[in-house]
Amino acid sequence: MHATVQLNHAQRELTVKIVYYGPGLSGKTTNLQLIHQRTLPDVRGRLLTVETHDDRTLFFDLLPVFFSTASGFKVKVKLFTVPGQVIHNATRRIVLQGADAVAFIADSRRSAAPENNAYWKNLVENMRENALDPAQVPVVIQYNKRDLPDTKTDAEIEETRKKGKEPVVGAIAIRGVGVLETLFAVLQVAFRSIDARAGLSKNIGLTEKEFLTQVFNNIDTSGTELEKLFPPKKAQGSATP
Ligand SMILES: Nc1nc2c(ncn2[C@@H]2O[C@H](COP(=O)(O)OP(=O)(O)O)[C@@H](O)[C@H]2O)c(=O)[nH]1
Ligand SMILES: [Mg+2]
Repeated sequence: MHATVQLNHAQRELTVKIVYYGPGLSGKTTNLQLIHQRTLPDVRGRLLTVETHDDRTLFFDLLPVFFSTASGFKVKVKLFTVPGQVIHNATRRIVLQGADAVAFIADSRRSAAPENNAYWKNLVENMRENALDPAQVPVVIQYNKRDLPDTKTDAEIEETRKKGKEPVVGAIAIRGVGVLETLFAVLQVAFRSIDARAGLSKNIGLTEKEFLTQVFNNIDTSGTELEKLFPPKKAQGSATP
């Protein structure tokens, strides 16, 4: 089963929910913080962080981005992260409810492979617990921390990309490398999955191109691979005819 599409015709509203999942300290919060910083202030919501008792654990972060389609539909994109620590599994499961797509943030060091595998299994289990079919919920894999020693080589990551069906993105989240590219990939798979179920183009006149353009027109893409596709807005004050 899929998540129920959050398409509310009465309120003319569509909510797309993305969950950043993965082991503790893989860089999930860093990803969301960068996206938040790069989002234009007038369209971004507050980045909420709830700290749990063992204070090194972040509970979840939430970033709503709003826009209206040509047909007057309001579209919201919600980004969540889960706490990675083993004891917070119940929270991870709850946050995963209704996810339209998942960005799995892995630490690409060799030493982190067992952790990544354990959390991949945990993701699949928690999807099942939420009555989501793991084969139906799209996932994008980010190999983060590519700046550190002993990471998987590009060739090894390429191998993973070829073996699996999931899009794979390399990243150095602390430097902003690969973060917006991961967001693009996960929003794209989420859109396609929702569109297949709810016919977004047909029913609310929202195409994949419009969806992605609306989101990334509000995000500063400078210095990323998305810069050409979605040119950053020029600084204020330039003369316009
Ligand atoms: N060297 C390096 N450190 C990173 C990178 N991304 C995140 N970190 C650091 O890893 C630690 C954990 O990151 P955080 O985003 O809190 O991980 P989370 O537990 O998955 O939310 C922090 O100290 C980050 O600054 C990266 O690409 N390279
Ligand atoms: Mg975190």
